[in-house]
Amino acid sequence: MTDTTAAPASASDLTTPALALSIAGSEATGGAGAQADLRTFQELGAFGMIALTCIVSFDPKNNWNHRFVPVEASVIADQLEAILTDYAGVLKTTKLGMMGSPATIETVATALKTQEWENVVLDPVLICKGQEPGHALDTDEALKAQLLPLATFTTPNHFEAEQLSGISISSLEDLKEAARRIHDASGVTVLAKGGIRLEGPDAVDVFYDGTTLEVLSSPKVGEHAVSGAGCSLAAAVTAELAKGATELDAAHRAKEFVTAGIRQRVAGQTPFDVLWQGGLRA
Ligand code: PXL
Repeated sequence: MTDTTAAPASASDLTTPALALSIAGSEATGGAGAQADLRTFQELGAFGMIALTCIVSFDPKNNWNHRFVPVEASVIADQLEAILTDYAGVLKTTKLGMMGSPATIETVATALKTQEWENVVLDPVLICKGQEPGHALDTDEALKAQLLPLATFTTPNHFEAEQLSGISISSLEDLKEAARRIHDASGVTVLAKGGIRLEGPDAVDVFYDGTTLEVLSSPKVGEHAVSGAGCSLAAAVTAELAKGATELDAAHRAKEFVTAGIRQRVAGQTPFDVLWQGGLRA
């Protein structure tokens, strides 16, 4: 007789993959949010977990507008309790995506403070592709006050970098200044994304950690923003950090991952294409 009972292996028996938690929303069509994060983690060899903050369902009858439902605060707290207890002492890296409300931010901040983290990558999601700026500004202040101080790394896009730095950005020099200001005010490493918003043939991002200021540049792929690029960039940084990369190496690898994913983008009926995380395999 063979013994089919699988005793749980003790941690010392196993080689544990890099662990990465994403605290993010679901975007049902799979382009952005938790779905993009999990695919990115998997693609880059990290074991991914999700604590879901909200559910976004685009409305095809209303110009693909966002229908947004928050997950109840107690349910967010339950998910985080399960995850942080299960991997107590070994889970050191997390990514924060769409929060959607000050109440969610409060719940997430409280849970994050219950343990030590090596990497907290904050994607300061204020608006999504296709949304009007201003839609989600009520979470702006809570995000700055409660999550930015817990972060170690942040990945603002053009609009978010303007919001966080307080300056308007129309050139690479502006983007550098915004990255410096965000870092100086928060102590956080910044990867500020110019994307397609800055003129010129290249998509430029600015990395600044207080010492090193580096411009990451790659030729623009098309002229339209692609959904899931921001989520995937931050998730790729998170996976690389979880695997032990330096912040600058993580930023470079994430940029490469996203550029390849944009080249291999997926088109559906929405007015924007979405990034495919398998791009580097092509
Ligand atoms: O791309 C930002 C984003 C993040 N998270 C969720 C989203 C979106 C944009 O649609 O729906 C859940």
